[in-house]
Amino acid sequence: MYFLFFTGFQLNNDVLQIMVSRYSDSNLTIDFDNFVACIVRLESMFKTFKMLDKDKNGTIELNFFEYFIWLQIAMDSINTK
Ligand SMILES: [Ca+2]
Repeated sequence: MYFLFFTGFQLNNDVLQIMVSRYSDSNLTIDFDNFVACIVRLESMFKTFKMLDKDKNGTIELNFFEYFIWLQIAMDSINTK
C-alpha cells in the first residue's frame, strides 16, 4: 500500500491493515477499481472527520446519533467483498 504515502493520507498500521484486507486480493494486490474505491473512501472519511473536529484538535466527540452514523461509515469501509 505504498500509494497511501503518495496520496497524502496518513494511517496507523491497524487502519492500514484493515484497508489492505478490504481492498486487496489474496496476493495483497490492488487493482485500479479497488484503488479508486479506497481513495474515495479515505477522502470521504477524512472530510467527515475534519467536519466533526470543530475545534481542530485532532479528536472528535460524538453524540449517540453521530456515533451511529460514524460506525455505519466505518463498517462500510471494512466490510469484506
Ligand atoms: Ca476536536
